[in-house]
Amino acid sequence: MNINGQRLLSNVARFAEIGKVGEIGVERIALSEEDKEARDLLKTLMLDLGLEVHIDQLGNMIGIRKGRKDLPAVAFGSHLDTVYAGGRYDGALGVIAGLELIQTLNDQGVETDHPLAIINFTNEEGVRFAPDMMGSHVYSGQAKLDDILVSKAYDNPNETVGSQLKAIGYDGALKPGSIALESFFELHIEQGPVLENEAIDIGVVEMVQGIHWTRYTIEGEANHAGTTPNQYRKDTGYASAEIIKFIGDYSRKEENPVLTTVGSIRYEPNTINIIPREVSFTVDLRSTDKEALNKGQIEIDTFINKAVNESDLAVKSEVMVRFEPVHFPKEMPDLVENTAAGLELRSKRMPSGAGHDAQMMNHCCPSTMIFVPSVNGISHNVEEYSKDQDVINGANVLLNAVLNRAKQVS
Ligand code: HGY
Ligand code: MN
Ligand code: MN
Repeated sequence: MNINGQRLLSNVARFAEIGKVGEIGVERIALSEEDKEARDLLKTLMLDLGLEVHIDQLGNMIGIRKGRKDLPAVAFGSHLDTVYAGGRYDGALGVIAGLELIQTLNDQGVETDHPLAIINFTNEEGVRFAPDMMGSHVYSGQAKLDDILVSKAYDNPNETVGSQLKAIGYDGALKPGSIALESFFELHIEQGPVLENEAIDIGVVEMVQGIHWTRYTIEGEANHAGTTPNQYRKDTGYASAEIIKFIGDYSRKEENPVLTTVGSIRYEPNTINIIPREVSFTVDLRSTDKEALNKGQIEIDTFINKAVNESDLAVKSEVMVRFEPVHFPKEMPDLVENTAAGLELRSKRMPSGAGHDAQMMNHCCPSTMIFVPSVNGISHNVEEYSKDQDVINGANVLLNAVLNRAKQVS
């Protein structure tokens, strides 16, 4: 069975108008006005499809298509929020392809044994509130709702997840995770160069890397840039430069399976003629190997503490995320691989470098992912792009894998 490709592509374009940046970019930060607008459109389309729409207490949106039997739902979806200056496919493709899947079944009068559930998870990106994959993290029972509702915006401690959910009207009533799921599929762009470089149509995702996020604040002393000789300085700018170089070198040591990124940094008071009083920066570590990830964290923390002590400075660290690598159960990638073969699509088994809701959902039901190629491997960038045929291929694999799992009955 095939989806309606043109309808899928026109919905991708329709959602991309919400938070549009430049020609093809999108910026829809979690719990912002743009996120609300996209959620409102999704809700309308879910209702138009005859789905039972549920909003849970963390704003996760779940649309249920009844099955013939009272069984746990076969679920699929992703996230509508984006990073700053992001793209139109990251997350949105999984949700919009879910709508197309259901529209196709409605058009062809197909029923399934299991109910189907399409899900939009709250704050997958984690660029305004930690942690990332927030909605699926709570849905799968790995974090307490109350702890997450008080998570503060990085740039405005007066804004919490709870207050912003209320502000956009998505503080639902349903307890997160109360809809039982049989399995979860996430269609997503690869966000890397592998599939395009090897001319592969579909990535069969077997596992997702572990993620560590930490924010360090190095504390020193503001002083005059012109009157303070070096031996009198408590120079957080100089110390943090040494630390950030170590973190980058750590990942570039031969054979090191840990990727390190310092993606955000803030100087205070950030002024040309004042030695910075404090510097705060974030460190993102990724690895498919749990031991390597933990070892990297220890080596970086040890270096930071040593550098700070030697310069008579102080350091505070805030653990934002500690997610272990996740391996999907064999039967799920096997199903995706067989479905791709049945559609005569070339596929390749691979890990995911990026974090995803599926890595959280795997804690509550058998999950997996379907990747489609990213042009030039670009993502988290307004130039993010995937070819139409690749997008359509991915949606067809999603449709047929879900049908197989949900047992098509007519
Ligand atoms: O950080 C990640 O890997 C994902 O994009 N949230
Ligand atoms: Mn994503
Ligand atoms: Mn992303």
